[in-house]
Amino acid sequence: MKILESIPREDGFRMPAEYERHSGCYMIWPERADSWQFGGIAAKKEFAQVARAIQTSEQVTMLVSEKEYDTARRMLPDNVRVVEMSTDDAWARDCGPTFVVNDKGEVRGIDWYFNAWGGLEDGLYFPWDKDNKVARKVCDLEQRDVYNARHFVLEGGAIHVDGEGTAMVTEACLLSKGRNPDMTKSEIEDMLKEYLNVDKVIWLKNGIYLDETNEHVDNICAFVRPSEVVLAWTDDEKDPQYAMSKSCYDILSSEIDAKGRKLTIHKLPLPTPIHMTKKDCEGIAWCDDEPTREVGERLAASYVNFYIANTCVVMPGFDDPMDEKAKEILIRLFPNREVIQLPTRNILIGGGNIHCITQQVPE
Ligand code: KQY
Repeated sequence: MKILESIPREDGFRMPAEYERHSGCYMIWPERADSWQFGGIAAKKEFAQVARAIQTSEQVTMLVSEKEYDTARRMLPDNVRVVEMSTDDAWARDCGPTFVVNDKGEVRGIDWYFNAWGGLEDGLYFPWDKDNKVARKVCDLEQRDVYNARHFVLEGGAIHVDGEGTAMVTEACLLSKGRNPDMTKSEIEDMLKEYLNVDKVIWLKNGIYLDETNEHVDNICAFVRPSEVVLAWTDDEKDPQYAMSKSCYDILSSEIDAKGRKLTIHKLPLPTPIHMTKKDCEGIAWCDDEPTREVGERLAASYVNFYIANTCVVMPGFDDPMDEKAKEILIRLFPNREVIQLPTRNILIGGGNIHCITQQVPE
């Protein structure tokens, strides 16, 4: 594996959309006591179900600590590859590499600087050095050269692309003080254009209410095909989420993509708000002498946090009356893929969902 100091755009590489073909998917086994309640047992079961669903479609690799290797191996299907790797937590989307491809079908990785969603400003844990090495280690496993982009703080969940020249991000995240405070919005946009090889960046203002990643785009809005997006939505004007989703809707309605097309926006309803219970909180260790979750805290639940695999879409379920409606919408939007809905309340308690714990490798 070579570490490259050049820039993907100059080399003819671009980030493909998630709905383009994959050769595989990376995940990381959960065990961190201040993220996952009661030793992570419920989260492990949900992660295993996600891996089981995706492996019907593409090779899944689960990265796991030495301590958890036997448990993970026992809980996962035989054809999931289990590989020992040191990490700080379990968010493959965010600390894994962003892969780029060229017209000859070559694949390379990008290694952004990972600082646990905001470093010492408002990051979610310290240290994060093991997570920050994951992107390079995954590229090594994949035998792919990797672009050194460690001068720029970014996570995979903070970006979505349509594969045809358009990227989508949120200002709340990309312009947050804990990411790249010395760069202007236009410098950040140029950086995305150069590394993802896109011509247009759509800037939404917000993401999901109380999303601790500073409102990653992957929890609020996603491309389902070029010029079509799904947007997390509520009709309840008293819900703080209403103004946030409405602002996204207004921006998306007035934008055009890199190819000059208007966007079709599909509203994906949110589940009834989900809150932390006393029992949930009792199962979570404190981080740096502070509780990571409070009783009654609203969690950033959203059906948009799905993963598009080659032959299926794996989406969150919350045991909520809206589960069925959200699934029907995705079935309509992905007619050539099976839509698999899985229970994810325990992944949600960790602070994310299915998209956040997966990272695709393009074919
Ligand atoms: O991408 C994500 N949603 C990760 C959130 C991390 C939360 C750490 N507890």
